[in-house]
Amino acid sequence: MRILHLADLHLGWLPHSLGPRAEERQRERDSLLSRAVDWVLAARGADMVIIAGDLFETHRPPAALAQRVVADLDRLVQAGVPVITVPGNHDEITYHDSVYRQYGPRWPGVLIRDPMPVHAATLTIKGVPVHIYGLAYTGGLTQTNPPIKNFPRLEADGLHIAVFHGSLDWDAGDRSLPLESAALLKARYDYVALGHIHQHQVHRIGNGLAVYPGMVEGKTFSDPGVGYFTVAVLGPGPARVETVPAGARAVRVVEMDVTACLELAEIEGRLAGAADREAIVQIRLTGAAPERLPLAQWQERLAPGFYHLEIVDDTVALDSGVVDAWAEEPTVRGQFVRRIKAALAQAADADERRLLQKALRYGLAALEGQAL
Ligand SMILES: [Mn+2]
Repeated sequence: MRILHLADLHLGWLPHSLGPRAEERQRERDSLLSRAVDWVLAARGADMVIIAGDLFETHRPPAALAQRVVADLDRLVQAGVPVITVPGNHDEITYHDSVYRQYGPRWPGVLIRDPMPVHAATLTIKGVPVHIYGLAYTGGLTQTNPPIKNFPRLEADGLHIAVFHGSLDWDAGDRSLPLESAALLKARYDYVALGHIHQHQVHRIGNGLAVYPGMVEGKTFSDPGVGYFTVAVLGPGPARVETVPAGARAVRVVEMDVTACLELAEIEGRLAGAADREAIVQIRLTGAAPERLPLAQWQERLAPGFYHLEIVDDTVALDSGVVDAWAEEPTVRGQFVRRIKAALAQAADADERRLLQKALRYGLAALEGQAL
């Protein structure tokens, strides 16, 4: 049995920092669920779909978006693919105007709305009974302190699957559900479908697995997404997890040490070498720079080579005025600069001077505490 396990899609999120491309990227991100449903139906990629919270960025998404999501989930249900949905903490059910209260029983498939863990449904998939458990985190009603110790579990044949949006063995301290693996162990679930943490994580709990699929389409450079769908494969034998490329847009941070570059043109050449028209890229320049970097100019010239480019300057400034001032210091740095300057004054040729200039940059960057 194959289960497409989704969580943290955060549909409706607007990527403000992308400027002119913000709305285009928002539409693209928001189409992820449609693409997932297309894949399930076309490739028969899964026998069931689980959404473990934060399907939406907020509890009150735009009506058109909510309608499209409901229509997509309906396509699965109509095709005989069961859908299980658990609200998260971004799209919290707590509020009266929460999208999940608005749709209520009209939500396609099984929508878990209970604030404390319940046995929500038993489905038959490929002739196997599948018992579904879960809860919908509800402020003031869901027990968080101390964390829930007793989770339901039927004494019945078949697969036992729990769905939670929360923090496994980690007190996030925020508005979220703490989950203890020791308590989950007692319930002997075959698979615990989790959401909340945006990285892909697979934990073994007894004979079962507890899995965070991760956010598929990234948001920001610190929340870049995993780029793939997570499919749980359950059946005879131990549970396992497969990942399937989701055609997500790459969001990545590239660190570039420019210490060896003695001229600006060399740095610009390196920046151009990182071009990728499909990717959202942040390039962090580190090390020692030969002079003040013309970031705005580079940004304008190089941006067309990327879907979106952001250049961040984390370099240590190294113009001759600064170096001369440092040479006067009664410090280790001053001693280092004095020695290099003395060597420069006696250098035999241009090659040696170049080498000493590089040594000066590497040394000063190291003394500034930058890893090289
Ligand atoms: Mn989330």
